[in-house]
Amino acid sequence: MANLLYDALFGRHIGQKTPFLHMPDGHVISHDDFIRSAARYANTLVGLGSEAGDRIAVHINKSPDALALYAACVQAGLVFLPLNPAYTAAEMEYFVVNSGARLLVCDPADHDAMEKVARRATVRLETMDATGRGSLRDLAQLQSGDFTTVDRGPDDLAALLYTSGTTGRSKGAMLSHQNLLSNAQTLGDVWRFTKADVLLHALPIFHTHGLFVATNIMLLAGGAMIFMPRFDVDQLIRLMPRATALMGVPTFYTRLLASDDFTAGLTAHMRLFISGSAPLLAETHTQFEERTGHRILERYGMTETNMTTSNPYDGPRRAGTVGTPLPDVELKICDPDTGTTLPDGDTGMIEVRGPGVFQGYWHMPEKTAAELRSDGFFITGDLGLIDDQGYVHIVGRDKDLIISGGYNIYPKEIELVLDTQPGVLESAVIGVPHPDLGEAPLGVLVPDGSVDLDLDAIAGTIGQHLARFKCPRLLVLAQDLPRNAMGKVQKNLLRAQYASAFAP
Ligand code: MLC
Ligand code: AMP
Repeated sequence: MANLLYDALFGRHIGQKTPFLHMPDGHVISHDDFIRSAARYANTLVGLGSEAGDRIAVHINKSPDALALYAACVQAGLVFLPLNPAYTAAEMEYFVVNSGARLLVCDPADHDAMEKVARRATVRLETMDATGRGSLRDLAQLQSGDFTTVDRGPDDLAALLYTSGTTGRSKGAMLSHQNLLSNAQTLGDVWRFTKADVLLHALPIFHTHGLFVATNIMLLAGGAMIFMPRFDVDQLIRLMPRATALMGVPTFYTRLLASDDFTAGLTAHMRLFISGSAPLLAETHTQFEERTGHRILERYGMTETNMTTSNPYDGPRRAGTVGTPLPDVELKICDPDTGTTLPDGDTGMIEVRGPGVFQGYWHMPEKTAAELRSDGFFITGDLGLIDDQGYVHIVGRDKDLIISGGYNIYPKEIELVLDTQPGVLESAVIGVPHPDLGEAPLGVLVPDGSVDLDLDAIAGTIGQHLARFKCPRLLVLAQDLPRNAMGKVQKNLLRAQYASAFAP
Protein backbone atom coordinates (compact mmCIF):
# COMPACT_ATOMS: atom_id res chain seq x y z
CA MET A 1 0.00 0.00 0.00
CA ALA A 2 0.94 3.62 -0.33
CA ASN A 3 -0.79 6.95 -0.09
CA LEU A 4 -1.24 8.00 -3.70
CA LEU A 5 -3.08 11.22 -2.92
CA TYR A 6 -0.35 12.40 -0.57
CA ASP A 7 2.42 11.41 -2.97
CA ALA A 8 0.77 13.12 -5.97
CA LEU A 9 -0.19 16.36 -4.25
CA PHE A 10 2.49 16.87 -1.66
CA GLY A 11 5.16 14.16 -1.42
CA ARG A 12 6.70 14.78 -4.80
CA HIS A 13 7.38 18.41 -3.93
CA ILE A 14 9.48 17.58 -0.87
CA GLY A 15 12.72 19.53 -1.06
CA GLN A 16 11.40 21.89 -3.74
CA LYS A 17 11.97 25.51 -2.88
CA THR A 18 9.63 26.66 -5.67
CA PRO A 19 6.88 29.11 -4.59
CA PHE A 20 3.59 27.54 -3.58
CA LEU A 21 1.71 30.31 -1.75
CA HIS A 22 2.17 33.99 -2.52
CA MET A 23 0.53 35.96 0.27
CA PRO A 24 -0.97 39.38 -0.57
CA ASP A 25 1.67 41.09 1.62
CA GLY A 26 4.46 39.62 -0.54
CA HIS A 27 5.42 36.77 1.81
CA VAL A 28 6.12 33.53 -0.12
CA ILE A 29 5.79 29.98 1.19
CA SER A 30 7.65 27.36 -0.84
CA HIS A 31 6.35 23.89 -1.57
CA ASP A 32 8.92 22.43 0.82
CA ASP A 33 8.10 24.89 3.61
CA PHE A 34 4.42 24.07 3.23
CA ILE A 35 5.03 20.32 3.34
CA ARG A 36 7.24 20.64 6.43
CA SER A 37 4.52 22.67 8.12
CA ALA A 38 1.97 19.99 7.19
CA ALA A 39 4.24 17.28 8.62
CA ARG A 40 4.49 19.21 11.91
CA TYR A 41 0.69 19.30 12.06
CA ALA A 42 0.52 15.58 11.18
CA ASN A 43 2.84 14.82 14.11
CA THR A 44 0.69 17.04 16.33
CA LEU A 45 -2.59 15.41 15.34
CA VAL A 46 -1.19 11.93 15.91
CA GLY A 47 0.37 13.09 19.17
CA LEU A 48 -3.09 14.18 20.30
CA GLY A 49 -4.28 10.61 19.80
CA SER A 50 -5.77 10.76 16.29
CA GLU A 51 -5.72 7.50 14.43
CA ALA A 52 -6.21 6.71 10.74
CA GLY A 53 -9.86 7.27 9.78
CA ASP A 54 -10.56 9.79 12.57
CA ARG A 55 -12.39 12.98 11.58
CA ILE A 56 -10.69 16.33 12.23
CA ALA A 57 -13.30 19.13 12.25
CA VAL A 58 -12.03 22.62 11.47
CA HIS A 59 -14.07 25.81 11.93
CA ILE A 60 -11.34 28.30 11.13
CA ASN A 61 -10.52 31.14 8.78
CA LYS A 62 -8.49 30.70 5.63
CA SER A 63 -4.72 30.71 6.15
CA PRO A 64 -1.67 28.74 4.98
CA ASP A 65 -1.77 26.87 8.30
CA ALA A 66 -5.41 25.94 7.71
CA LEU A 67 -4.41 24.51 4.34
CA ALA A 68 -1.47 22.71 5.94
CA LEU A 69 -3.96 21.02 8.27
CA TYR A 70 -5.68 19.57 5.20
CA ALA A 71 -2.33 18.25 3.93
CA ALA A 72 -1.56 16.90 7.41
CA CYS A 73 -4.82 14.95 7.44
CA VAL A 74 -4.07 13.43 4.02
CA GLN A 75 -0.58 12.45 5.17
CA ALA A 76 -1.72 10.98 8.50
CA GLY A 77 -4.68 9.08 7.00
CA LEU A 78 -7.18 11.33 8.83
CA VAL A 79 -10.46 12.61 7.42
CA PHE A 80 -10.48 16.38 6.94
CA LEU A 81 -13.81 17.97 7.88
CA PRO A 82 -13.85 21.68 7.01
CA LEU A 83 -16.80 23.82 8.14
CA ASN A 84 -17.80 27.36 7.23
CA PRO A 85 -16.56 29.61 10.06
CA ALA A 86 -19.84 31.52 9.65
CA TYR A 87 -21.71 28.59 11.23
CA THR A 88 -23.11 29.35 14.68
CA ALA A 89 -22.46 27.19 17.74
CA ALA A 90 -25.96 25.75 17.37
CA GLU A 91 -25.19 24.66 13.81
CA MET A 92 -21.74 23.36 14.75
CA GLU A 93 -22.97 21.01 17.43
CA TYR A 94 -24.75 18.86 14.87
CA PHE A 95 -21.68 18.50 12.65
CA VAL A 96 -19.34 17.65 15.48
CA VAL A 97 -21.70 15.14 17.06
CA ASN A 98 -22.83 13.57 13.77
CA SER A 99 -19.29 13.10 12.49
CA GLY A 100 -17.97 11.80 15.81
CA ALA A 101 -14.94 14.02 15.26
CA ARG A 102 -11.78 13.31 17.26
CA LEU A 103 -10.70 16.96 17.33
CA LEU A 104 -12.34 20.34 16.75
CA VAL A 105 -10.18 23.31 15.76
CA CYS A 106 -11.83 26.74 16.10
CA ASP A 107 -10.87 30.39 15.98
CA PRO A 108 -9.68 31.62 19.41
CA ALA A 109 -12.42 34.29 19.22
CA ASP A 110 -15.04 31.51 19.19
CA HIS A 111 -13.35 29.48 21.91
CA ASP A 112 -15.93 30.01 24.65
CA ALA A 113 -18.92 29.17 22.45
CA MET A 114 -17.13 26.19 20.91
CA GLU A 115 -15.97 24.91 24.28
CA LYS A 116 -19.60 24.24 25.16
CA VAL A 117 -20.04 22.39 21.85
CA ALA A 118 -16.85 20.41 22.44
CA ARG A 119 -17.92 19.47 25.94
CA ARG A 120 -21.30 18.21 24.81
CA ALA A 121 -19.73 16.29 21.93
CA THR A 122 -16.83 15.07 24.11
CA VAL A 123 -14.30 16.19 21.56
CA ARG A 124 -10.91 17.82 22.16
CA LEU A 125 -10.73 21.53 21.26
CA GLU A 126 -7.72 23.43 19.88
CA THR A 127 -7.50 26.88 18.30
CA MET A 128 -6.13 28.56 15.17
CA ASP A 129 -6.75 32.14 14.07
CA ALA A 130 -6.71 33.76 10.63
CA THR A 131 -2.92 34.12 10.81
CA GLY A 132 -2.51 30.46 11.83
CA ARG A 133 -1.67 31.30 15.44
CA GLY A 134 -3.30 29.43 18.29
CA SER A 135 -2.90 26.41 20.54
CA LEU A 136 -2.52 24.00 17.65
CA ARG A 137 0.41 25.88 16.12
CA ASP A 138 2.01 26.19 19.55
CA LEU A 139 2.00 22.40 19.71
CA ALA A 140 3.10 22.00 16.07
CA GLN A 141 6.13 24.23 16.53
CA LEU A 142 7.55 21.66 18.95
CA GLN A 143 7.21 18.89 16.36
CA SER A 144 9.49 17.52 13.63
CA GLY A 145 8.99 18.56 10.00
CA ASP A 146 9.25 14.91 8.99
CA PHE A 147 6.37 12.49 9.28
CA THR A 148 6.12 8.92 8.04
CA THR A 149 3.18 9.00 5.65
CA VAL A 150 0.35 6.67 6.62
CA ASP A 151 -0.68 4.14 3.95
CA ARG A 152 -4.14 4.66 2.48
CA GLY A 153 -6.01 2.77 -0.23
CA PRO A 154 -7.96 4.45 -3.04
CA ASP A 155 -11.32 3.99 -1.28
CA ASP A 156 -10.20 5.24 2.12
CA LEU A 157 -11.74 8.56 3.11
CA ALA A 158 -9.81 11.78 2.71
CA ALA A 159 -12.57 14.26 3.53
CA LEU A 160 -16.08 14.61 4.89
CA LEU A 161 -17.98 17.62 3.54
CA TYR A 162 -21.43 18.40 4.87
CA THR A 163 -24.07 19.37 2.34
CA SER A 164 -27.45 20.53 3.57
CA GLY A 165 -30.36 18.18 3.23
CA THR A 166 -33.83 18.85 1.87
CA THR A 167 -35.27 17.74 5.19
CA GLY A 168 -33.14 20.24 7.08
CA ARG A 169 -30.43 17.91 8.37
CA SER A 170 -27.02 18.10 6.70
CA LYS A 171 -25.47 15.00 5.19
CA GLY A 172 -21.75 14.27 5.35
CA ALA A 173 -20.49 13.45 1.85
CA MET A 174 -17.67 10.90 2.14
CA LEU A 175 -14.89 11.62 -0.37
CA SER A 176 -12.17 9.07 -0.91
CA HIS A 177 -8.52 9.51 -1.86
CA GLN A 178 -9.36 8.22 -5.35
CA ASN A 179 -12.35 10.60 -5.72
CA LEU A 180 -10.11 13.61 -5.10
CA LEU A 181 -7.05 12.47 -7.00
CA SER A 182 -8.88 11.37 -10.14
CA ASN A 183 -10.79 14.64 -10.44
CA ALA A 184 -7.70 16.80 -9.91
CA GLN A 185 -5.84 14.80 -12.57
CA THR A 186 -8.68 15.08 -15.08
CA LEU A 187 -9.25 18.80 -14.53
CA GLY A 188 -5.55 19.65 -14.53
CA ASP A 189 -5.25 17.95 -17.93
CA VAL A 190 -8.34 19.42 -19.59
CA TRP A 191 -7.61 22.93 -18.32
CA ARG A 192 -3.85 22.56 -19.11
CA PHE A 193 -2.49 23.60 -15.73
CA THR A 194 1.32 23.46 -15.47
CA LYS A 195 3.97 24.55 -12.99
CA ALA A 196 4.10 27.88 -14.81
CA ASP A 197 0.59 28.72 -13.59
CA VAL A 198 -0.19 31.12 -10.76
CA LEU A 199 -3.80 30.88 -9.63
CA LEU A 200 -5.61 33.76 -7.97
CA HIS A 201 -7.17 31.96 -5.01
CA ALA A 202 -9.91 34.07 -3.42
CA LEU A 203 -12.38 31.27 -2.62
CA PRO A 204 -13.00 29.84 0.83
CA ILE A 205 -11.22 26.53 1.57
CA PHE A 206 -14.11 24.77 3.31
CA HIS A 207 -15.88 23.81 0.06
CA THR A 208 -15.08 21.62 -2.93
CA HIS A 209 -14.41 24.57 -5.23
CA GLY A 210 -11.65 26.31 -3.26
CA LEU A 211 -10.25 23.24 -1.50
CA PHE A 212 -10.27 20.51 -4.12
CA VAL A 213 -10.81 22.05 -7.55
CA ALA A 214 -8.46 24.98 -7.05
CA THR A 215 -5.90 23.71 -4.55
CA ASN A 216 -5.55 20.09 -5.63
CA ILE A 217 -5.11 21.06 -9.28
CA MET A 218 -2.37 23.54 -8.43
CA LEU A 219 -0.58 21.07 -6.16
CA LEU A 220 -0.70 18.40 -8.83
CA ALA A 221 0.59 20.81 -11.47
CA GLY A 222 3.33 22.11 -9.16
CA GLY A 223 2.20 25.70 -9.73
CA ALA A 224 1.60 28.51 -7.26
CA MET A 225 -1.40 30.30 -5.77
CA ILE A 226 -1.89 33.90 -4.74
CA PHE A 227 -3.64 33.06 -1.51
CA MET A 228 -6.12 35.80 -0.61
CA PRO A 229 -7.91 35.56 2.77
CA ARG A 230 -11.24 36.29 1.06
CA PHE A 231 -12.65 37.78 -2.12
CA ASP A 232 -11.97 41.49 -2.33
CA VAL A 233 -12.43 42.96 -5.76
CA ASP A 234 -9.82 45.72 -5.39
CA GLN A 235 -7.21 43.34 -4.02
CA LEU A 236 -7.97 40.86 -6.81
CA ILE A 237 -7.47 43.56 -9.43
CA ARG A 238 -4.23 44.68 -7.78
CA LEU A 239 -2.85 41.14 -7.75
CA MET A 240 -4.05 40.04 -11.19
CA PRO A 241 -0.88 41.14 -13.03
CA ARG A 242 1.03 38.42 -11.11
CA ALA A 243 -1.44 35.62 -11.97
CA THR A 244 -2.22 33.44 -14.98
CA ALA A 245 -5.64 32.06 -13.99
CA LEU A 246 -8.68 32.73 -11.82
CA MET A 247 -11.33 30.35 -10.52
CA GLY A 248 -14.47 31.85 -9.04
CA VAL A 249 -18.18 31.80 -8.49
CA PRO A 250 -20.29 34.01 -10.80
CA THR A 251 -20.41 36.79 -8.18
CA PHE A 252 -16.63 37.23 -8.63
CA TYR A 253 -17.20 38.00 -12.30
CA THR A 254 -20.15 40.35 -11.85
CA ARG A 255 -18.21 42.26 -9.19
CA LEU A 256 -15.13 42.50 -11.44
CA LEU A 257 -17.30 43.82 -14.26
CA ALA A 258 -18.79 46.42 -11.93
CA SER A 259 -15.31 47.90 -11.41
CA ASP A 260 -13.95 50.48 -13.86
CA ASP A 261 -10.44 49.31 -12.97
CA PHE A 262 -11.14 45.93 -14.54
CA THR A 263 -9.92 46.44 -18.09
CA ALA A 264 -8.77 44.49 -21.15
CA GLY A 265 -5.21 45.62 -20.45
CA LEU A 266 -5.32 44.14 -16.94
CA THR A 267 -6.31 40.73 -18.28
CA ALA A 268 -4.28 40.60 -21.52
CA HIS A 269 -1.69 38.24 -20.02
CA MET A 270 -4.23 35.93 -18.31
CA ARG A 271 -4.51 32.36 -19.59
CA LEU A 272 -7.84 31.28 -18.14
CA PHE A 273 -10.93 32.41 -16.24
CA ILE A 274 -13.10 29.59 -14.85
CA SER A 275 -16.57 29.87 -13.28
CA GLY A 276 -18.65 27.35 -11.35
CA SER A 277 -20.74 26.51 -8.26
CA ALA A 278 -23.74 28.50 -9.53
CA PRO A 279 -25.16 29.46 -12.93
CA LEU A 280 -23.18 32.08 -14.82
CA LEU A 281 -25.65 34.29 -16.64
CA ALA A 282 -25.11 34.30 -20.42
CA GLU A 283 -25.22 38.10 -20.08
CA THR A 284 -22.22 38.04 -17.71
CA HIS A 285 -20.32 35.77 -20.11
CA THR A 286 -20.98 38.16 -22.98
CA GLN A 287 -20.14 41.31 -21.02
CA PHE A 288 -16.91 39.71 -19.85
CA GLU A 289 -15.87 38.90 -23.40
CA GLU A 290 -16.78 42.39 -24.59
CA ARG A 291 -14.70 43.96 -21.80
CA THR A 292 -11.65 41.66 -21.88
CA GLY A 293 -11.71 39.48 -24.99
CA HIS A 294 -11.65 36.38 -22.73
CA ARG A 295 -14.42 33.80 -22.80
CA ILE A 296 -15.07 32.49 -19.29
CA LEU A 297 -14.86 28.70 -19.10
CA GLU A 298 -17.91 27.44 -17.19
CA ARG A 299 -17.94 24.03 -15.57
CA TYR A 300 -20.39 22.08 -13.38
CA GLY A 301 -20.05 19.83 -10.37
CA MET A 302 -21.18 19.07 -6.85
CA THR A 303 -19.67 18.15 -3.52
CA GLU A 304 -20.90 14.58 -3.98
CA THR A 305 -19.57 14.10 -7.51
CA ASN A 306 -16.62 16.48 -7.83
CA MET A 307 -16.55 18.19 -11.22
CA THR A 308 -18.45 16.42 -13.98
CA THR A 309 -18.72 18.71 -17.03
CA SER A 310 -16.66 21.49 -18.54
CA ASN A 311 -16.68 23.78 -21.50
CA PRO A 312 -13.67 23.02 -23.69
CA TYR A 313 -10.25 24.60 -23.36
CA ASP A 314 -9.80 24.81 -27.12
CA GLY A 315 -13.26 24.45 -28.63
CA PRO A 316 -16.22 26.83 -28.30
CA ARG A 317 -17.08 27.92 -24.76
CA ARG A 318 -20.80 28.41 -25.02
CA ALA A 319 -22.54 30.90 -22.77
CA GLY A 320 -25.39 29.44 -20.74
CA THR A 321 -24.04 25.88 -20.95
CA VAL A 322 -21.76 23.89 -18.66
CA GLY A 323 -20.02 22.12 -21.55
CA THR A 324 -19.64 18.39 -22.09
CA PRO A 325 -19.01 15.54 -19.63
CA LEU A 326 -15.36 15.22 -18.58
CA PRO A 327 -13.46 12.35 -20.23
CA ASP A 328 -13.97 9.95 -17.31
CA VAL A 329 -17.59 10.94 -16.56
CA GLU A 330 -20.82 9.41 -17.88
CA LEU A 331 -23.80 11.76 -17.78
CA LYS A 332 -27.38 11.02 -18.69
CA ILE A 333 -30.69 12.83 -18.54
CA CYS A 334 -33.39 10.73 -16.92
CA ASP A 335 -37.07 10.83 -16.20
CA PRO A 336 -37.17 12.06 -12.57
CA ASP A 337 -39.97 9.62 -11.68
CA THR A 338 -38.94 6.42 -13.45
CA GLY A 339 -35.18 6.91 -13.91
CA THR A 340 -35.34 5.90 -17.59
CA THR A 341 -32.91 7.67 -19.89
CA LEU A 342 -34.46 10.41 -21.99
CA PRO A 343 -33.44 11.30 -25.57
CA ASP A 344 -31.05 14.20 -26.13
CA GLY A 345 -32.92 17.48 -26.18
CA ASP A 346 -35.42 16.44 -23.50
CA THR A 347 -35.23 18.02 -20.07
CA GLY A 348 -34.88 15.70 -17.08
CA MET A 349 -32.82 14.77 -14.05
CA ILE A 350 -29.05 14.86 -14.50
CA GLU A 351 -27.41 11.63 -13.34
CA VAL A 352 -23.65 11.15 -13.34
CA ARG A 353 -21.17 8.31 -12.84
CA GLY A 354 -17.39 8.36 -12.66
CA PRO A 355 -14.35 8.05 -10.40
CA GLY A 356 -15.15 11.37 -8.68
CA VAL A 357 -18.54 10.19 -7.39
CA PHE A 358 -18.45 9.96 -3.60
CA GLN A 359 -18.70 6.93 -1.30
CA GLY A 360 -22.08 7.82 0.20
CA TYR A 361 -23.40 9.87 3.13
CA TRP A 362 -21.79 9.38 6.54
CA HIS A 363 -23.93 7.02 8.62
CA MET A 364 -27.00 7.59 6.40
CA PRO A 365 -27.46 4.42 4.33
CA GLU A 366 -31.07 5.24 3.41
CA LYS A 367 -30.18 8.69 2.09
CA THR A 368 -27.24 7.20 0.22
CA ALA A 369 -29.48 4.56 -1.35
CA ALA A 370 -32.04 7.20 -2.34
CA GLU A 371 -29.50 9.28 -4.28
CA LEU A 372 -26.71 6.92 -5.33
CA ARG A 373 -27.93 4.08 -7.55
CA SER A 374 -26.46 0.61 -7.15
CA ASP A 375 -24.96 0.93 -10.64
CA GLY A 376 -22.95 3.97 -9.49
CA PHE A 377 -25.04 6.76 -11.04
CA PHE A 378 -25.66 9.68 -8.68
CA ILE A 379 -29.00 11.51 -8.91
CA THR A 380 -27.89 15.15 -8.81
CA GLY A 381 -31.21 16.91 -8.19
CA ASP A 382 -30.33 19.26 -11.08
CA LEU A 383 -32.55 19.40 -14.14
CA GLY A 384 -30.91 19.70 -17.52
CA LEU A 385 -30.74 18.72 -21.15
CA ILE A 386 -28.08 17.73 -23.66
CA ASP A 387 -28.23 19.79 -26.87
CA ASP A 388 -27.45 18.69 -30.42
CA GLN A 389 -23.77 19.62 -29.96
CA GLY A 390 -23.52 17.42 -26.84
CA TYR A 391 -23.38 20.41 -24.45
CA VAL A 392 -25.20 20.17 -21.14
CA HIS A 393 -27.59 22.97 -20.12
CA ILE A 394 -28.75 23.23 -16.52
CA VAL A 395 -32.31 24.45 -16.68
CA GLY A 396 -33.39 24.22 -13.06
CA ARG A 397 -33.38 22.20 -9.89
CA ASP A 398 -35.58 19.39 -8.71
CA LYS A 399 -34.41 20.13 -5.16
CA ASP A 400 -35.59 22.98 -2.98
CA LEU A 401 -32.23 24.70 -2.91
CA ILE A 402 -31.11 28.32 -3.07
CA ILE A 403 -27.59 29.09 -4.31
CA SER A 404 -26.53 32.51 -3.06
CA GLY A 405 -23.08 33.72 -4.07
CA GLY A 406 -22.08 30.07 -4.47
CA TYR A 407 -23.28 29.03 -1.00
CA ASN A 408 -26.08 26.49 -0.77
CA ILE A 409 -29.05 27.37 1.40
CA TYR A 410 -31.78 24.84 2.09
CA PRO A 411 -35.10 26.64 2.71
CA LYS A 412 -36.36 23.93 5.06
CA GLU A 413 -33.64 24.69 7.59
CA ILE A 414 -34.64 28.37 7.67
CA GLU A 415 -38.37 27.63 7.66
CA LEU A 416 -37.94 25.41 10.73
CA VAL A 417 -36.47 28.36 12.63
CA LEU A 418 -39.03 30.89 11.31
CA ASP A 419 -41.95 28.60 12.17
CA THR A 420 -40.98 28.58 15.83
CA GLN A 421 -41.08 32.40 16.17
CA PRO A 422 -43.99 33.58 18.33
CA GLY A 423 -46.92 34.74 16.21
CA VAL A 424 -45.80 32.85 13.08
CA LEU A 425 -48.27 30.29 11.78
CA GLU A 426 -46.11 29.07 8.93
CA SER A 427 -43.42 30.26 6.55
CA ALA A 428 -41.89 29.66 3.13
CA VAL A 429 -38.36 30.60 2.09
CA ILE A 430 -37.65 31.08 -1.59
CA GLY A 431 -34.69 32.06 -3.76
CA VAL A 432 -35.20 35.32 -5.63
CA PRO A 433 -32.93 36.75 -8.37
CA HIS A 434 -30.29 39.02 -6.83
CA PRO A 435 -27.99 41.24 -8.93
CA ASP A 436 -24.88 40.49 -6.87
CA LEU A 437 -25.42 37.02 -5.41
CA GLY A 438 -27.35 35.42 -8.29
CA GLU A 439 -30.10 34.40 -5.88
CA ALA A 440 -30.84 35.49 -2.33
CA PRO A 441 -33.25 34.05 0.23
CA LEU A 442 -36.60 35.78 0.93
CA GLY A 443 -38.90 34.63 3.72
CA VAL A 444 -42.70 34.78 3.50
CA LEU A 445 -44.38 34.70 6.92
CA VAL A 446 -48.01 33.94 7.66
CA PRO A 447 -49.05 35.40 11.05
CA ASP A 448 -51.26 33.38 13.39
CA GLY A 449 -52.93 36.58 14.55
CA SER A 450 -51.89 36.23 18.20
CA VAL A 451 -49.42 39.16 18.13
CA ASP A 452 -48.27 41.84 15.69
CA LEU A 453 -45.17 40.44 14.00
CA ASP A 454 -42.03 42.57 14.35
CA LEU A 455 -40.05 41.51 11.26
CA ASP A 456 -36.83 43.24 12.40
CA ALA A 457 -36.95 41.44 15.73
CA ILE A 458 -37.52 38.11 13.97
CA ALA A 459 -34.59 38.78 11.63
CA GLY A 460 -32.40 39.48 14.66
CA THR A 461 -33.48 36.30 16.45
CA ILE A 462 -32.91 33.94 13.56
CA GLY A 463 -29.44 35.45 13.07
CA GLN A 464 -28.52 33.93 16.43
CA HIS A 465 -29.38 30.44 15.18
CA LEU A 466 -28.32 30.48 11.54
CA ALA A 467 -25.14 31.54 9.75
CA ARG A 468 -25.60 35.07 8.38
CA PHE A 469 -25.44 34.03 4.74
CA LYS A 470 -28.52 31.84 5.24
CA CYS A 471 -30.67 34.58 6.80
CA PRO A 472 -33.34 35.93 4.45
CA ARG A 473 -32.36 39.30 3.00
CA LEU A 474 -36.03 40.25 3.23
CA LEU A 475 -39.00 39.05 5.31
CA VAL A 476 -42.53 39.76 4.06
CA LEU A 477 -46.00 39.07 5.45
CA ALA A 478 -48.73 37.14 3.63
CA GLN A 479 -52.28 36.13 4.53
CA ASP A 480 -51.60 32.53 3.50
CA LEU A 481 -49.32 30.43 1.31
CA PRO A 482 -50.45 29.22 -2.13
CA ARG A 483 -50.94 25.44 -2.08
CA ASN A 484 -51.75 22.83 -4.71
CA ALA A 485 -54.46 20.17 -4.41
CA MET A 486 -52.04 17.96 -2.46
CA GLY A 487 -51.49 20.75 0.09
CA LYS A 488 -47.90 21.39 -1.06
CA VAL A 489 -46.73 25.01 -1.00
CA GLN A 490 -46.42 26.27 -4.58
CA LYS A 491 -43.08 27.99 -4.32
CA ASN A 492 -43.05 28.68 -8.07
CA LEU A 493 -45.96 31.08 -7.53
CA LEU A 494 -44.17 32.80 -4.67
CA ARG A 495 -40.98 33.06 -6.74
CA ALA A 496 -42.99 34.71 -9.54
CA GLN A 497 -44.71 37.07 -7.10
CA TYR A 498 -41.48 38.28 -5.50
CA ALA A 499 -39.26 38.00 -8.60
CA SER A 500 -38.25 41.65 -8.54
CA ALA A 501 -37.88 42.05 -4.77
CA PHE A 502 -34.11 42.57 -5.11
CA ALA A 503 -34.15 44.23 -8.53
CA PRO A 504 -31.65 47.11 -8.75
C1 MLC B 1 -21.49 36.54 2.48
N1 MLC B 1 -22.75 36.89 2.80
C2 MLC B 1 -23.59 36.25 2.01
C3 MLC B 1 -22.79 35.48 1.17
N2 MLC B 1 -21.49 35.67 1.48
N3 MLC B 1 -24.93 36.25 1.96
C4 MLC B 1 -25.50 35.47 1.05
N4 MLC B 1 -24.80 34.69 0.19
C5 MLC B 1 -23.44 34.67 0.24
N5 MLC B 1 -22.74 33.90 -0.59
C6 MLC B 1 -23.22 37.82 3.82
C7 MLC B 1 -22.41 37.85 5.08
O1 MLC B 1 -22.95 36.98 6.01
C8 MLC B 1 -22.58 39.30 5.50
O2 MLC B 1 -23.83 39.47 6.07
C9 MLC B 1 -22.58 40.03 4.20
O3 MLC B 1 -23.06 39.09 3.23
C10 MLC B 1 -21.23 40.52 3.76
O4 MLC B 1 -20.26 39.52 4.06
P1 MLC B 1 -18.85 39.45 3.33
O5 MLC B 1 -17.99 38.47 4.01
O6 MLC B 1 -18.31 40.84 3.14
O7 MLC B 1 -19.28 38.88 1.95
P2 MLC B 1 -18.43 38.84 0.70
O8 MLC B 1 -16.99 38.76 0.96
O9 MLC B 1 -18.90 39.92 -0.18
O10 MLC B 1 -18.83 37.38 0.16
C11 MLC B 1 -19.51 37.15 -0.99
C12 MLC B 1 -18.77 36.07 -1.77
C13 MLC B 1 -18.61 34.86 -0.85
C14 MLC B 1 -19.58 35.74 -2.99
C15 MLC B 1 -17.39 36.58 -2.20
O11 MLC B 1 -19.88 34.44 -0.41
C16 MLC B 1 -17.87 33.72 -1.47
O12 MLC B 1 -16.63 33.68 -1.46
N6 MLC B 1 -18.59 32.74 -2.04
C17 MLC B 1 -17.99 31.55 -2.62
C18 MLC B 1 -18.71 30.35 -2.13
C19 MLC B 1 -18.06 29.04 -2.62
O13 MLC B 1 -16.86 28.86 -2.55
N7 MLC B 1 -18.87 28.11 -3.12
C20 MLC B 1 -18.40 26.85 -3.62
C21 MLC B 1 -19.24 25.72 -3.06
S1 MLC B 1 -18.66 24.17 -3.74
P3 MLC B 1 -24.15 40.58 7.17
O14 MLC B 1 -25.60 40.41 7.39
O15 MLC B 1 -23.32 40.19 8.35
O16 MLC B 1 -23.77 41.90 6.59
C22 MLC B 1 -19.79 23.82 -4.97
C23 MLC B 1 -19.45 22.77 -5.95
C24 MLC B 1 -19.00 23.41 -7.21
O17 MLC B 1 -20.74 24.50 -5.12
O18 MLC B 1 -19.56 23.15 -8.27
O19 MLC B 1 -18.06 24.20 -7.10
P1 AMP C 1 -22.72 21.91 -3.63
O1 AMP C 1 -23.76 21.02 -3.05
O2 AMP C 1 -22.32 23.04 -2.76
O3 AMP C 1 -21.60 21.12 -4.10
O4 AMP C 1 -23.40 22.60 -4.88
C1 AMP C 1 -23.63 21.86 -6.05
C2 AMP C 1 -24.72 22.48 -6.84
O5 AMP C 1 -24.26 23.73 -7.39
C3 AMP C 1 -25.09 21.67 -8.05
O6 AMP C 1 -25.97 20.61 -7.74
C4 AMP C 1 -25.72 22.72 -8.95
O7 AMP C 1 -27.07 22.93 -8.57
C5 AMP C 1 -24.90 23.94 -8.63
N1 AMP C 1 -23.89 24.23 -9.66
C6 AMP C 1 -22.57 23.98 -9.65
N2 AMP C 1 -21.98 24.44 -10.78
C7 AMP C 1 -22.97 25.00 -11.52
C8 AMP C 1 -23.02 25.65 -12.78
N3 AMP C 1 -21.93 25.87 -13.52
N4 AMP C 1 -24.22 26.08 -13.22
C9 AMP C 1 -25.34 25.89 -12.49
N5 AMP C 1 -25.36 25.30 -11.29
C10 AMP C 1 -24.18 24.86 -10.81
